Amino acid sequence: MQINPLLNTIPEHDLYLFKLDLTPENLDKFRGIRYVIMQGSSKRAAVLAKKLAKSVLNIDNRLFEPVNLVNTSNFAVYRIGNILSVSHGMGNVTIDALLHAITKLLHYAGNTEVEYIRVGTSGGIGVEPGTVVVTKNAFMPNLEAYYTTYELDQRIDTPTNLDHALVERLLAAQPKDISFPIVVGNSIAADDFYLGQCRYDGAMRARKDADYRAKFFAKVHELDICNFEMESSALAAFCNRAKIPATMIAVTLVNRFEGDQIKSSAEQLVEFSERSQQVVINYLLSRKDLSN
Ligand code: R2B
Ligand code: URA
Repeated sequence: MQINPLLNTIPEHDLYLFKLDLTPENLDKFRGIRYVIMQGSSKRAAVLAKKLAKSVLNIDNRLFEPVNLVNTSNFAVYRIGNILSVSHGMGNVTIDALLHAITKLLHYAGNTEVEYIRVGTSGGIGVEPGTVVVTKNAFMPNLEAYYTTYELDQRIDTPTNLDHALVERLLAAQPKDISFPIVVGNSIAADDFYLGQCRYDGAMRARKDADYRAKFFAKVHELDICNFEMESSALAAFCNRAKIPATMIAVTLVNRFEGDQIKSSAEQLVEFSERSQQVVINYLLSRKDLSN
C-alpha cells in the first residue's frame, strides 16, 4: 500500500467520513486486516459478513450478528477475522470517498498489505443474465482505460487496469463444477444507471438512438467489455495509485442486447447476487493467510 506521505504531517483525530475517533481502542479494531470486500449496500455487506462468519470462522449464522464498526449511515464496515466487509454506496464518487476513508483507517491502524475486491451487480453486454464477470480493466464511457477526474480546474487521467494476478488467483479458486458461468473481461463504469448506459426507460429520454447504441455495443465487444456498472473506474484508479491489488466481481442482471429493464424475479435477483458473493468466498477460502 502506498499512501499520501503528507498524512504523517497532518494530525487527524477523527475520521470524518466514518464519524470515527481515531483512538488507540478504535484503531485496534482495524489491525491485521488483509482483505477488504466492498459491496454497494450495507445490507449486502452484512449478509456477506454473516456468510464469512460461517465459512471462515465456523460460527453458526444464528449466533452471529455483524457489528458495524463505523458511525455513519453512509457506509457500513464489518470485520470477520482479517477480512472487512464494507459498503460503498452507488457510483464512482461515493466509492472514491469510501476508498480514501478506509485506506486511511487501515494505514493508521498499521496495515501495509491489503487486497480490495468489489463484489456487485452489473448490466451484461452480450452475456446472459446470471453470468459472473471478473474484471481485468475498467473503462470510462468514452472507452478509454483511465479515470478522468478534476483537481480544481485540472483534468487528470489515472490508469484503470486492475490486478491481473489477483484475477488469475480468483479464477483458480473456483470449483470446476461451479453451477453458473464465470467470465473474465473488462467493464465500463457509467456515470449513471439510465442515460449513461443508454436506457430508454429513464425519467428523461436518452438522446442517443437505437442505431447509435447498437454501434457502441459493437465497439464495446471488440474491447472485450462484458458489462456496465458504476464504480470500477474509481476503484481501479485509486488502487493503481495506492498500489493495492484490486478487482471486481459483478454478476449481470440483464443482457443489454435484449433490453433495458431488469425482469428477473426478486428471488432470482437474490440468487444472482449470491453468485458474486460465492465467487469471493471461494477465493477467500483458498487463501492461506486467513485469520480469526
Ligand atoms: C451496479 O448496480 C448499481 C446500480 O443498480 C450500481 O452501484 C452498480 O455499479
Ligand atoms: N447495475 C448497473 O449499473 N447496470 C445494470 O444494468 C445493472 C446493475
